[in-house]
Amino acid sequence: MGNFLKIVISLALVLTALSARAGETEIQVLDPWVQAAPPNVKVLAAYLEIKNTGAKPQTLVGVSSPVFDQIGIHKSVMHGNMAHMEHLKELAIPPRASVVMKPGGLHLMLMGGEKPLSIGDQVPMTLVFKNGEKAAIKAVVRSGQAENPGSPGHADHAGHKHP
Ligand SMILES: [Cu+2]
Repeated sequence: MGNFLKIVISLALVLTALSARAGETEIQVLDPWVQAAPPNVKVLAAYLEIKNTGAKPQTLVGVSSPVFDQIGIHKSVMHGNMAHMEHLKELAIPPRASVVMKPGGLHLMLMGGEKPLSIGDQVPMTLVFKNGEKAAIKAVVRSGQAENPGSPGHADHAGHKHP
């Protein structure tokens, strides 16, 4: 991950009304999307919302995709001015609650992509939960504003930094 940590991309959240359902379970995956990046960027970030409509807690334990070698569950945190990522082994979704992944916080890190993605492409992914449930989704590649991380004017966007 050393090299990945040196690459800092600023992300801007773009919301659309697009959403996808995970099926007739108590787990819904809403609005999955992948942050578009220049073709030389080897690691992409994906965002989505996981909604637990049931009375029991649910736990996301893994994510896979046929077009990426590996997908990690990550959390961006700021230590002073330094953006730092934590790798989460699993992610709990409390009963009747949602966990939202968005730029600057929780995200899925897509590593080892087969080919560069273009805006509008759909990335198939499978989310696996501790209870054995799986949610097959398609995350749409969307553009985001690329900001210059060195620009002082963007200092208050520090929460968007992503390795
Ligand atoms: Cu990450």
